[in-house]
Amino acid sequence: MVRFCRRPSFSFSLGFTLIELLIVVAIIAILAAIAVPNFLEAQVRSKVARCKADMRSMATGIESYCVDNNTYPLYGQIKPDNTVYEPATTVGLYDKNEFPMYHLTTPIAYITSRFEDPFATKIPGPEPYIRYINYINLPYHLYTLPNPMSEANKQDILSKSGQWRMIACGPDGDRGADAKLNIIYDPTNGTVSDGDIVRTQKYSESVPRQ
Ligand SMILES: [Ca+2]
Ligand SMILES: [Ca+2]
Repeated sequence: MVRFCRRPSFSFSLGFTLIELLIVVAIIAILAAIAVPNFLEAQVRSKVARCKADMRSMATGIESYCVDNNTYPLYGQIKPDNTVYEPATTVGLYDKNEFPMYHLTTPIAYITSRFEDPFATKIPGPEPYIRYINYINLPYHLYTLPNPMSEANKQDILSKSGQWRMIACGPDGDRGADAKLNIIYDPTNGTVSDGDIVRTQKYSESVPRQ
């Protein structure tokens, strides 16, 4: 009688060794280190794209308003005590508190809504910061309101920018001072840029120093 002895020549182990686990954890950590910054960059890129598209829509709306009304729309303002003026009654500090007026949406909808600045992080407070994309009517800002700027500066701004200007924060969530220091958003800076997103009647992507 022949007897077969069924002895396995090798065995399988269904568990992981500590080394294997550490390798897997390390790989996941490396992948996360690559993916997270890319994800943040993608978020910034999509917000910038949305902001520029909204500014484009606003520019079209503003020009259409001018065709119908023979003047560019004025702009509103929120004061440090949170009172809102439409139109603005003073020249605001750092362009943080000026916004398009409701005339752009009613009674005729030149734009569907007053677009929010996708990067604005501050809320109204001691230093008010309205969430709409900043918009000013430059002749009103420079000449109708008391504005201490020199005549040469005013003329320079009008000749470079045209009749209106919009500013959005960019990734640092802060706007106005950046644009005035000529810090304009540059896509190559991605998530770390201080730069503002600026559109004027004459420049759709950036603006010379003002
Ligand atoms: Ca800044
Ligand atoms: Ca900025």
